[in-house]
Amino acid sequence: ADHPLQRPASAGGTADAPLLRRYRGEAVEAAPSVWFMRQAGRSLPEYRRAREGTGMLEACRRPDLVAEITVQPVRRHRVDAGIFFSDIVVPARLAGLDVEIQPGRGPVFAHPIRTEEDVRALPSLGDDYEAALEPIREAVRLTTAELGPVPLIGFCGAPFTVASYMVEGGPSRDHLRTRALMRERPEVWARLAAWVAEASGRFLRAQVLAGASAVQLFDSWVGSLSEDVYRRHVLSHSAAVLDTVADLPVPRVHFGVGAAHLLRALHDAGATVVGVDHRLRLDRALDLLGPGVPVQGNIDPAVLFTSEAARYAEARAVLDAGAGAPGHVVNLGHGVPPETDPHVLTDLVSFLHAEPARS
Ligand code: 1CP
Repeated sequence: ADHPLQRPASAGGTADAPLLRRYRGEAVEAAPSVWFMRQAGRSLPEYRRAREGTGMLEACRRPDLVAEITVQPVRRHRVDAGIFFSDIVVPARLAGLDVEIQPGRGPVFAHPIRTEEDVRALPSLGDDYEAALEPIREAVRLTTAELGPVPLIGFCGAPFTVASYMVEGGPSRDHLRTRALMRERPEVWARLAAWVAEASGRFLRAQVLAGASAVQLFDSWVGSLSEDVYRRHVLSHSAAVLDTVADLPVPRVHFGVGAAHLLRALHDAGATVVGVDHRLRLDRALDLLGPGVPVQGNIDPAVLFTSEAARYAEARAVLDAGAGAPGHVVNLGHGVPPETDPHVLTDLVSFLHAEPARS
């Protein structure tokens, strides 16, 4: 659908941002670069006001609201990037599946996808899907216009994490039905994962062509898989998603929770940057990854609820542990908890911006 010579709208304007240079592994003298997963959302009173009376997935289809909510944490905290306000189940919703996001719980699918018939009945991703992506493109255009020189990170969910919501029907702890499906009916699993990869990949590419300067693939629940199972049943589908933007000049971050045993595999799926959670020190992650891989992470979200002294000690330790990377972008080890005091985040950004560059 898109012309081969088409280029991401913002690639020219933000390409020299220190955050993007760090993602590319270039040596940078500027202050450390930082953004927070889930920086938009319930920790911000201005978010709660903007969202009042609008359902989560409805909000995701309103470009003006998406742009406003994406820019809010950049305005308030002075973080070095915006993360596009959306959700990992938005592609499924745009494709026509009956999914809602229940407040305080998360995504819930009215009809869980568990059998071969369920998978065969998934909606086709034709022209209707392409048209349904238009509010996403429009939201990215509005957002990048407001962000100016600040890069926008586009994102989508990885096939395993998204499919786990579809198979389980909602949030789950062990993703047992999903993991059972891939072992017992590998061909049914593969067909489901391929559908998710196509829907998510086209959602991701739409964001980049409309102006996002980097992408992050969230495989939040991948830590429940062994490396062997990941490589056999999941890696190729995540690779297909990352491949949808591999011809465009944007860094590709790949993040999983509890995925210390999978770091190399996440890189092998076609990432150019690996996101690390707070369970693994960054210098260890760099050893596991081998030379040359920029990293992102990994301040323990728990320090958002400690004394300032403990919080800043953790921030310094994370900067020091990442010093050996070709590029390091600071983030939390997982998302901002909704009960976080937003002033703590603003102060943490100021603290980090006053530190000397390590990498
Ligand atoms: O600032 C941002 O990061 C906002 C954009 C964003 C992103 C990147 C949202 C908005 N969701 C996501 C990704 C997402 N969604 C992930 C991957 C990141 C992660 O691990 O945190 C996952 C697993 C989801 C699924 C999801 N959506 C959950 C988790 C449920 C569970 O299994 O524990 C929840 C609670 C949601 C709803 C949601 N998505 C986003 C927001 C702000 C909210 C809360 C909605 C509300 O206001 O009630």
